[in-house]
Amino acid sequence: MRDFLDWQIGLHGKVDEVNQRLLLAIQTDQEELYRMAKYTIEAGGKRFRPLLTILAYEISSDAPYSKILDLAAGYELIHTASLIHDDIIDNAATRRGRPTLNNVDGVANAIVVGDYLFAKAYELGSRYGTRVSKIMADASSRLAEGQTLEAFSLGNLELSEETYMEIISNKTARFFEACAMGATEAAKAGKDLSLALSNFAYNLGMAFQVTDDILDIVGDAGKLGKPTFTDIRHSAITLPLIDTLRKSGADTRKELKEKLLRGDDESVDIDLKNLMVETGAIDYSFTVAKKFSEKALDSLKNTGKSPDLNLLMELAMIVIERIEELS
Ligand code: GRG
Repeated sequence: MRDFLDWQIGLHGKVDEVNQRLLLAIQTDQEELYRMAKYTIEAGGKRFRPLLTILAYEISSDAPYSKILDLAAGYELIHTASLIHDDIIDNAATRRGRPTLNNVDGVANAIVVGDYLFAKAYELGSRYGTRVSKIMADASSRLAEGQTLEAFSLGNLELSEETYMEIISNKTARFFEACAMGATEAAKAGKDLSLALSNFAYNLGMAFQVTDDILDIVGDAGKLGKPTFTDIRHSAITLPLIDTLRKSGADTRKELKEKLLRGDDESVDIDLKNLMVETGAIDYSFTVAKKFSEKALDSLKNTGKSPDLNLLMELAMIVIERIEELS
Protein backbone atom coordinates (compact mmCIF):
# COMPACT_ATOMS: atom_id res chain seq x y z
CA MET A 1 0.00 0.00 0.00
CA ARG A 2 1.26 3.47 -0.85
CA ASP A 3 1.83 5.96 1.90
CA PHE A 4 2.79 9.62 2.05
CA LEU A 5 6.48 8.83 1.97
CA ASP A 6 6.15 6.80 -1.24
CA TRP A 7 4.06 9.58 -2.66
CA GLN A 8 6.63 12.23 -1.78
CA ILE A 9 9.35 10.21 -3.53
CA GLY A 10 7.36 10.72 -6.75
CA LEU A 11 7.82 14.47 -6.26
CA HIS A 12 11.56 14.26 -6.94
CA GLY A 13 13.09 16.55 -4.38
CA LYS A 14 10.31 19.13 -4.19
CA VAL A 15 9.97 18.58 -0.45
CA ASP A 16 13.65 19.45 0.05
CA GLU A 17 13.23 22.59 -2.02
CA VAL A 18 10.23 23.64 0.05
CA ASN A 19 12.25 23.05 3.23
CA GLN A 20 15.14 25.16 1.94
CA ARG A 21 12.76 27.97 0.98
CA LEU A 22 11.17 27.86 4.43
CA LEU A 23 14.54 28.27 6.12
CA LEU A 24 15.37 31.15 3.80
CA ALA A 25 12.05 32.83 4.53
CA ILE A 26 12.53 32.88 8.31
CA GLN A 27 16.04 34.42 8.24
CA THR A 28 16.60 37.18 10.77
CA ASP A 29 19.58 38.63 12.63
CA GLN A 30 17.67 38.02 15.86
CA GLU A 31 19.36 34.72 16.70
CA GLU A 32 16.86 33.44 19.27
CA LEU A 33 13.92 34.18 16.97
CA TYR A 34 15.65 32.31 14.15
CA ARG A 35 16.49 29.38 16.42
CA MET A 36 12.90 29.02 17.59
CA ALA A 37 11.39 29.42 14.11
CA LYS A 38 13.91 26.92 12.71
CA TYR A 39 13.14 24.46 15.50
CA THR A 40 9.51 24.44 14.46
CA ILE A 41 10.19 24.22 10.74
CA GLU A 42 12.70 21.40 11.20
CA ALA A 43 10.21 19.37 13.21
CA GLY A 44 8.86 18.45 9.77
CA GLY A 45 5.30 17.64 8.89
CA LYS A 46 3.84 16.27 5.71
CA ARG A 47 4.19 19.54 3.74
CA PHE A 48 0.80 18.88 2.20
CA ARG A 49 -0.13 22.48 1.61
CA PRO A 50 3.04 23.61 -0.20
CA LEU A 51 3.08 20.43 -2.31
CA LEU A 52 -0.54 20.96 -3.27
CA THR A 53 0.34 24.56 -4.22
CA ILE A 54 3.25 23.42 -6.40
CA LEU A 55 1.30 20.67 -8.17
CA ALA A 56 -1.65 22.99 -8.85
CA TYR A 57 0.78 25.55 -10.28
CA GLU A 58 2.56 23.03 -12.49
CA ILE A 59 -0.77 21.81 -13.86
CA SER A 60 -1.83 25.38 -14.66
CA SER A 61 1.37 26.88 -16.01
CA ASP A 62 4.28 26.19 -18.35
CA ALA A 63 6.60 28.17 -16.08
CA PRO A 64 8.98 26.25 -13.78
CA TYR A 65 7.69 25.51 -10.29
CA SER A 66 10.57 27.53 -8.81
CA LYS A 67 8.29 30.52 -9.50
CA ILE A 68 5.72 29.32 -6.98
CA LEU A 69 8.05 28.19 -4.18
CA ASP A 70 7.65 31.42 -2.21
CA LEU A 71 3.89 31.09 -2.19
CA ALA A 72 4.12 27.40 -1.31
CA ALA A 73 6.42 28.27 1.61
CA GLY A 74 4.05 31.08 2.64
CA TYR A 75 1.16 28.65 3.01
CA GLU A 76 3.28 26.26 5.05
CA LEU A 77 4.35 29.14 7.33
CA ILE A 78 0.73 30.08 8.02
CA HIS A 79 -0.08 26.44 8.72
CA THR A 80 2.92 26.14 11.05
CA ALA A 81 2.03 29.39 12.83
CA SER A 82 -1.51 28.17 13.39
CA LEU A 83 -0.18 24.90 14.82
CA ILE A 84 2.08 26.81 17.22
CA HIS A 85 -0.90 28.82 18.41
CA ASP A 86 -3.06 25.69 18.54
CA ASP A 87 -0.48 23.97 20.76
CA ILE A 88 -0.50 26.97 23.08
CA ILE A 89 -4.29 26.87 23.25
CA ASP A 90 -4.26 23.11 23.99
CA ASN A 91 -1.21 23.31 26.25
CA ALA A 92 0.19 20.49 24.09
CA ALA A 93 3.52 18.99 25.10
CA THR A 94 4.47 17.30 21.80
CA ARG A 95 3.88 17.83 18.11
CA ARG A 96 5.39 16.03 15.13
CA GLY A 97 7.16 13.74 17.60
CA ARG A 98 9.01 16.60 19.33
CA PRO A 99 8.41 18.81 22.36
CA THR A 100 6.28 21.79 21.28
CA LEU A 101 7.74 25.28 21.18
CA ASN A 102 5.57 26.36 24.11
CA ASN A 103 7.02 23.43 26.01
CA VAL A 104 10.63 24.30 25.16
CA ASP A 105 10.64 28.13 25.15
CA GLY A 106 7.45 29.04 26.95
CA VAL A 107 4.08 30.37 25.84
CA ALA A 108 5.15 34.02 25.49
CA ASN A 109 7.96 33.21 23.06
CA ALA A 110 5.82 30.73 21.15
CA ILE A 111 3.15 33.40 20.58
CA VAL A 112 5.77 35.72 19.10
CA VAL A 113 7.23 33.01 16.86
CA GLY A 114 3.73 32.24 15.56
CA ASP A 115 3.18 35.95 14.84
CA TYR A 116 6.57 36.16 13.16
CA LEU A 117 5.74 33.24 10.85
CA PHE A 118 2.40 34.84 9.96
CA ALA A 119 4.17 38.10 9.09
CA LYS A 120 6.76 36.32 6.95
CA ALA A 121 4.04 34.34 5.20
CA TYR A 122 2.11 37.43 4.14
CA GLU A 123 5.31 39.03 2.90
CA LEU A 124 5.89 35.96 0.70
CA GLY A 125 2.28 36.04 -0.51
CA SER A 126 2.52 39.76 -1.39
CA ARG A 127 5.15 38.90 -4.01
CA TYR A 128 2.32 37.45 -6.11
CA GLY A 129 0.09 40.54 -6.05
CA THR A 130 -3.02 41.66 -4.26
CA ARG A 131 -5.37 38.92 -5.51
CA VAL A 132 -3.14 36.16 -4.19
CA SER A 133 -2.59 38.10 -0.96
CA LYS A 134 -6.33 38.32 -0.50
CA ILE A 135 -6.79 34.57 -1.06
CA MET A 136 -4.14 33.95 1.59
CA ALA A 137 -5.62 36.42 4.08
CA ASP A 138 -9.14 35.03 3.58
CA ALA A 139 -7.90 31.51 4.26
CA SER A 140 -6.31 32.69 7.49
CA SER A 141 -9.54 34.38 8.55
CA ARG A 142 -11.31 31.08 7.93
CA LEU A 143 -8.77 29.31 10.16
CA ALA A 144 -9.58 31.73 12.95
CA GLU A 145 -13.33 31.28 12.34
CA GLY A 146 -13.05 27.49 12.36
CA GLN A 147 -10.92 27.52 15.47
CA THR A 148 -13.36 29.83 17.27
CA LEU A 149 -16.45 27.85 16.28
CA GLU A 150 -14.71 24.71 17.51
CA ALA A 151 -13.67 26.39 20.77
CA PHE A 152 -17.23 27.52 21.47
CA SER A 153 -18.57 24.05 20.60
CA LEU A 154 -16.30 22.16 23.00
CA GLY A 155 -18.27 19.76 25.14
CA ASN A 156 -21.49 20.42 23.26
CA LEU A 157 -22.83 16.92 22.86
CA GLU A 158 -25.76 18.29 20.86
CA LEU A 159 -23.42 19.51 18.12
CA SER A 160 -24.91 18.79 14.71
CA GLU A 161 -23.11 17.13 11.83
CA GLU A 162 -23.70 20.33 9.88
CA THR A 163 -21.83 22.46 12.42
CA TYR A 164 -19.04 19.88 12.57
CA MET A 165 -18.74 20.18 8.77
CA GLU A 166 -18.59 23.96 9.07
CA ILE A 167 -15.76 23.68 11.60
CA ILE A 168 -13.61 21.34 9.51
CA SER A 169 -14.39 23.23 6.35
CA ASN A 170 -12.96 26.43 7.84
CA LYS A 171 -10.18 24.81 9.84
CA THR A 172 -8.82 22.60 7.09
CA ALA A 173 -10.61 22.39 3.74
CA ARG A 174 -10.77 26.12 2.93
CA PHE A 175 -7.05 26.35 3.55
CA PHE A 176 -6.35 23.46 1.14
CA GLU A 177 -8.63 25.18 -1.34
CA ALA A 178 -6.71 28.44 -0.93
CA CYS A 179 -3.45 26.66 -1.86
CA ALA A 180 -4.93 25.67 -5.20
CA MET A 181 -6.65 29.05 -5.69
CA GLY A 182 -3.45 30.97 -4.98
CA ALA A 183 -1.45 28.75 -7.32
CA THR A 184 -3.92 28.98 -10.21
CA GLU A 185 -4.26 32.74 -9.71
CA ALA A 186 -0.48 33.12 -9.85
CA ALA A 187 -0.43 30.92 -12.96
CA LYS A 188 -3.21 32.99 -14.57
CA ALA A 189 -5.08 29.76 -15.22
CA GLY A 190 -8.48 29.72 -16.91
CA LYS A 191 -11.64 29.70 -14.84
CA ASP A 192 -12.53 26.04 -15.42
CA LEU A 193 -9.13 24.70 -14.47
CA SER A 194 -8.94 26.99 -11.48
CA LEU A 195 -12.34 25.82 -10.27
CA ALA A 196 -11.54 22.15 -10.86
CA LEU A 197 -8.32 22.33 -8.85
CA SER A 198 -9.89 24.39 -6.07
CA ASN A 199 -12.80 21.95 -5.75
CA PHE A 200 -10.37 19.08 -5.72
CA ALA A 201 -8.34 20.70 -2.94
CA TYR A 202 -11.41 21.58 -0.88
CA ASN A 203 -12.79 18.04 -0.97
CA LEU A 204 -9.36 16.58 -0.33
CA GLY A 205 -9.17 18.77 2.79
CA MET A 206 -12.57 17.55 3.98
CA ALA A 207 -11.59 13.90 3.40
CA PHE A 208 -8.31 14.50 5.17
CA GLN A 209 -9.89 16.05 8.26
CA VAL A 210 -12.64 13.44 8.64
CA THR A 211 -9.97 10.73 8.32
CA ASP A 212 -7.83 12.51 10.88
CA ASP A 213 -10.78 12.57 13.27
CA ILE A 214 -11.36 8.83 12.74
CA LEU A 215 -7.67 8.10 13.31
CA ASP A 216 -7.82 9.98 16.59
CA ILE A 217 -10.00 7.09 17.75
CA VAL A 218 -8.91 3.99 15.86
CA GLY A 219 -5.33 5.01 15.03
CA ASP A 220 -2.20 3.46 16.46
CA ALA A 221 -0.44 6.17 18.50
CA GLY A 222 2.98 4.74 17.64
CA LYS A 223 2.34 4.77 13.90
CA LEU A 224 0.69 8.19 14.06
CA GLY A 225 3.52 9.72 16.08
CA LYS A 226 1.00 11.42 18.39
CA PRO A 227 -1.36 10.33 21.13
CA THR A 228 -4.87 9.20 20.25
CA PHE A 229 -8.17 10.22 21.89
CA THR A 230 -6.97 13.81 22.13
CA ASP A 231 -10.24 15.15 20.69
CA ILE A 232 -12.33 13.49 23.39
CA ARG A 233 -9.89 14.61 26.08
CA HIS A 234 -10.21 18.20 24.85
CA SER A 235 -13.99 17.81 24.57
CA ALA A 236 -13.79 18.39 20.81
CA ILE A 237 -16.86 16.83 19.21
CA THR A 238 -16.06 15.04 15.96
CA LEU A 239 -18.08 13.02 13.47
CA PRO A 240 -17.56 9.55 15.03
CA LEU A 241 -18.91 10.84 18.35
CA ILE A 242 -21.78 12.76 16.75
CA ASP A 243 -22.85 9.62 14.93
CA THR A 244 -22.42 7.40 18.00
CA LEU A 245 -24.67 9.70 20.03
CA ARG A 246 -27.18 9.75 17.19
CA LYS A 247 -27.26 5.95 16.97
CA SER A 248 -27.36 5.18 20.69
CA GLY A 249 -30.51 4.70 22.69
CA ALA A 250 -31.48 7.18 25.42
CA ASP A 251 -29.86 5.13 28.21
CA THR A 252 -26.52 4.69 26.45
CA ARG A 253 -26.55 8.35 25.48
CA LYS A 254 -27.09 9.41 29.08
CA GLU A 255 -24.35 7.06 30.29
CA LEU A 256 -22.03 8.27 27.57
CA LYS A 257 -22.58 11.91 28.40
CA GLU A 258 -21.85 11.28 32.07
CA LYS A 259 -18.68 9.38 31.20
CA LEU A 260 -17.49 12.11 28.88
CA LEU A 261 -18.15 14.78 31.47
CA ARG A 262 -16.10 12.81 33.99
CA GLY A 263 -13.26 13.01 31.45
CA ASP A 264 -9.74 11.77 31.46
CA ASP A 265 -10.15 8.06 32.21
CA GLU A 266 -8.45 5.56 29.93
CA SER A 267 -11.22 3.00 30.30
CA VAL A 268 -13.55 5.60 28.76
CA ASP A 269 -11.34 5.53 25.66
CA ILE A 270 -11.62 1.78 25.24
CA ASP A 271 -15.35 1.63 26.01
CA LEU A 272 -16.04 4.53 23.73
CA LYS A 273 -13.93 3.13 20.93
CA ASN A 274 -15.82 -0.17 21.15
CA LEU A 275 -19.15 1.64 21.17
CA MET A 276 -18.14 3.71 18.14
CA VAL A 277 -17.21 0.56 16.25
CA GLU A 278 -20.30 -1.39 17.39
CA THR A 279 -22.79 1.34 16.52
CA GLY A 280 -21.25 1.64 13.07
CA ALA A 281 -20.19 5.26 13.69
CA ILE A 282 -16.64 4.57 12.56
CA ASP A 283 -17.90 2.92 9.37
CA TYR A 284 -20.27 5.82 8.78
CA SER A 285 -17.49 8.38 9.24
CA PHE A 286 -15.29 6.40 6.88
CA THR A 287 -18.05 6.43 4.26
CA VAL A 288 -18.31 10.20 4.60
CA ALA A 289 -14.52 10.58 4.20
CA LYS A 290 -14.62 8.34 1.13
CA LYS A 291 -17.39 10.42 -0.42
CA PHE A 292 -15.26 13.56 -0.08
CA SER A 293 -12.32 11.75 -1.64
CA GLU A 294 -14.51 10.60 -4.54
CA LYS A 295 -15.81 14.15 -4.97
CA ALA A 296 -12.22 15.37 -5.09
CA LEU A 297 -11.39 12.85 -7.82
CA ASP A 298 -14.55 13.73 -9.68
CA SER A 299 -13.52 17.39 -9.78
CA LEU A 300 -10.54 16.44 -11.94
CA LYS A 301 -12.37 14.25 -14.42
CA ASN A 302 -12.35 16.82 -17.25
CA THR A 303 -8.88 18.13 -16.63
CA GLY A 304 -6.93 15.94 -19.03
CA LYS A 305 -3.96 13.81 -18.04
CA SER A 306 -0.52 14.60 -16.72
CA PRO A 307 1.94 13.14 -14.19
CA ASP A 308 1.06 15.95 -11.76
CA LEU A 309 -2.64 15.22 -12.04
CA ASN A 310 -1.91 11.58 -11.34
CA LEU A 311 -0.04 12.63 -8.22
CA LEU A 312 -3.02 14.66 -7.03
CA MET A 313 -5.37 11.76 -7.70
CA GLU A 314 -3.11 9.39 -5.80
CA LEU A 315 -3.16 11.80 -2.89
CA ALA A 316 -6.95 11.68 -2.71
CA MET A 317 -6.72 7.90 -2.42
CA ILE A 318 -3.81 7.83 0.03
CA VAL A 319 -5.71 10.11 2.40
CA ILE A 320 -8.38 7.42 2.70
CA GLU A 321 -5.98 4.49 2.79
CA ARG A 322 -4.30 6.07 5.83
CA ILE A 323 -7.06 4.54 7.95
CA GLU A 324 -5.83 1.01 7.24
CA GLU A 325 -2.19 1.95 7.30
CA LEU A 326 -2.22 3.80 10.61
CA SER A 327 -4.72 1.83 12.67
C1 GRG B 1 -4.62 32.08 11.30
C2 GRG B 1 -5.18 34.24 12.41
C3 GRG B 1 -5.05 32.80 12.51
C4 GRG B 1 -5.33 32.16 13.67
C5 GRG B 1 -5.06 30.78 13.91
C6 GRG B 1 -5.02 28.45 16.21
C7 GRG B 1 -5.78 28.78 14.99
C8 GRG B 1 -6.15 30.17 14.74
C9 GRG B 1 -6.10 27.86 14.08
C10 GRG B 1 -5.72 26.45 14.20
C11 GRG B 1 -6.62 25.64 13.39
C12 GRG B 1 -6.13 24.22 13.36
C13 GRG B 1 -5.53 23.60 14.55
C14 GRG B 1 -6.28 23.54 12.27
C15 GRG B 1 -5.81 22.15 12.19
C16 GRG B 1 -5.47 21.87 10.82
C17 GRG B 1 -4.82 20.54 10.67
C18 GRG B 1 -5.53 19.55 9.82
C19 GRG B 1 -3.65 20.26 11.23
C20 GRG B 1 -2.85 19.05 10.96
O1 GRG B 1 -2.32 19.19 9.67
P1 GRG B 1 -1.26 18.17 9.11
O2 GRG B 1 -1.66 16.77 9.43
O3 GRG B 1 0.02 18.54 9.97
O4 GRG B 1 -1.05 18.50 7.68
P2 GRG B 1 1.55 18.35 9.63
O5 GRG B 1 2.20 18.23 10.97
O6 GRG B 1 1.74 17.14 8.77
O7 GRG B 1 1.98 19.60 8.91
